[in-house]
Amino acid sequence: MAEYKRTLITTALPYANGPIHIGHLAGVYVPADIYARYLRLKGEEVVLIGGSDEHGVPITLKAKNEGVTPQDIVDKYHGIIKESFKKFGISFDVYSRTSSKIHHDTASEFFKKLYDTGKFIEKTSEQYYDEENKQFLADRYITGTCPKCGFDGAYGDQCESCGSSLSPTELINPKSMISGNVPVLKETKHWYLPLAQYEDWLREWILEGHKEWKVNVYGQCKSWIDSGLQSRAVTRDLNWGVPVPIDEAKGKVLYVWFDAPIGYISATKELTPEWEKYWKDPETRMLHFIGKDNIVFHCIIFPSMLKAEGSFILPENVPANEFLNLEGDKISTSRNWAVWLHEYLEEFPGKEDVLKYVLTANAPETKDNDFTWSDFQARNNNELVAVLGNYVNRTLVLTQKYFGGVVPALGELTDSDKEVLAKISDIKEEVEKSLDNFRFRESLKYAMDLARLGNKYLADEEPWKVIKSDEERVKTVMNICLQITANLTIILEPFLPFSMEKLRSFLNFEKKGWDALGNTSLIAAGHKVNKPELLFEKIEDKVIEAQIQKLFDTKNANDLVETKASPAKENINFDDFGKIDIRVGTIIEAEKVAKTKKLLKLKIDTGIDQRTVVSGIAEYYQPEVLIGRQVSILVNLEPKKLRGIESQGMILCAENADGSLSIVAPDQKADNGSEVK
Ligand code: B3M
Ligand code: ZN
Repeated sequence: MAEYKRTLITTALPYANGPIHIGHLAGVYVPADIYARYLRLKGEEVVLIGGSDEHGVPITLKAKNEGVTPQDIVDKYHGIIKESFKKFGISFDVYSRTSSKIHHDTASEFFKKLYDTGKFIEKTSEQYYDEENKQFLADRYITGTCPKCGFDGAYGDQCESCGSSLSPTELINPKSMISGNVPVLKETKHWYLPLAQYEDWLREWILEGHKEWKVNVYGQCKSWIDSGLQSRAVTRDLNWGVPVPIDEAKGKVLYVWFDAPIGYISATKELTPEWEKYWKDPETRMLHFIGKDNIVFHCIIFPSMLKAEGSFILPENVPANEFLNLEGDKISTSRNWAVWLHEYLEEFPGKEDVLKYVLTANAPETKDNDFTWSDFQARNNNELVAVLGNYVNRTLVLTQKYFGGVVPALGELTDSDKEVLAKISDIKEEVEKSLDNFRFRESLKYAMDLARLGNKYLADEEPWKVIKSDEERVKTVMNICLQITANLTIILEPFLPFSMEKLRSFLNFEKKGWDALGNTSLIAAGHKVNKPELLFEKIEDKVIEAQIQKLFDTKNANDLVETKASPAKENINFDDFGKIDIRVGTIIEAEKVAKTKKLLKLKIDTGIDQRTVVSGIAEYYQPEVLIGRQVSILVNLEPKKLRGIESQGMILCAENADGSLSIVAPDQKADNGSEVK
């Protein structure tokens, strides 16, 4: 769609069973906020929708453990989440919640319409039932031994030790988590969305119609659609959620993943009585900002629900991100391995933009990335302070010093002046192109290039020396420096809104629209600027060490098993090493090798050719998440047949002491075929 009238941006609704952490921020809320601010600055009509997802089994389990009601749990976390988003400056137009009446009504009506028009199929099946408590057990309420790895604490839907997805009847020695008793199988009826009926349409709509979606998103959709879609139950036997609005379904609720995306609609209703123009007008462009684990729900299931309902628009794009890790380890709410937003806001007051900056500069857009405190410090000190803050400060201080804060007039221009002025509009073009394509880390880099340009210009022109001999020349230089500074307040506004507000106050300058970016006479001669303060301040080692210590304490408390590395092998000479040919490649196809537990068949673009590799990583990676990921591949290993498939090379992995594997890949995007040495 080239033309649109307005944009509806939705952000994944976080579960209200814990606070927000940096992984949520980097994956969803920071990019969505940047994009919304960018569109607003362009004068476009946009709404940014958010809210808490307050249903689902984990919330009921947490309530049970703490001896409170599910409503108590969601009230507590919804409050913390909403408040921390607000302080952090995520510019939601509405932040709603799914336990609200408006949501219950909206979700009920949605279900009812699909039910009345025959869009569901009904099925009776046997499910585990706790006789003592007289209730059916959700998958998460059943625990037992994993049939795949033998782990004792596997859940009915998943084993957290080996990562396999399970169904409750596969568990060995199942136990009810409510009573501890052995559950019995009992018949129950549920309503299913027959996704297979939408397969052809989805294929057409996504695989043909949305080839522009990010490779990770498109690849996952393709793999889901190609492997055949199963019917999904949209109801559950549970007493927490939106009651199923039909008589025969007494005691049942809507499945959380059925009601949660409808939460976007309810939130829009809460925002405005004109909500229908956002959801039903084909000239509205809907975008879902989510993390990669939510792709199937937003690209396959929710669109099928919307299609079945018939009167709603579909998402135009779903710019899903990969995951952010923390100091090399997966972020985990239950293990408390996270940097929590509400704690950050308390411990780093006034530094909201620093976190936004770091999370954008290091955003997991194309692959999982790692947040480390030392990178946080380095980016603050070397980029925000040394480049941006320093530039702005020198410009304003020199303007005060030489011209009493009055913007001097532009004189005759040298070639280097002209070059600098021309670059300002080049940057505008570059940054727009990246923003329009949801490449936020690249767009931030371009925006910062403007500050780098200014710094270099100042260093080259040395006004502090020239002032002694040629005041006229310094007037021109400082005028240009001030124009760059004024342009910075526009280009960085979507990324660093608090700091740009400050900078505008230093410049005594009104907020300008995006269109003004690239204008080289934004600030008129004679305008008076204010005395500046520091825009950013250095973060000292001890502050960072304290944060690392805090994490370290968590790790100790989690009592992680200590592992011992195996001893180094015998030395080899350089020639031996030179025989090894390792390249960077990109996985373009991935599928399980039938009847094996461990093997994946991968097609890899090595830059030299496209080849097939069979790799023993199936227990650690789902094929669909691998598509589009870069790997290191040993390309001159002699081919070997595995299960009848010729494997032409080997993917390099790190093997942990417990035997688990993690792919070794370049830390930034590298060219396919580049040599690893
Ligand atoms: N609450 C899952 C999650 O937080 C879920 C998202 C709902 S979006 C409609 O990852
Ligand atoms: Zn297992």
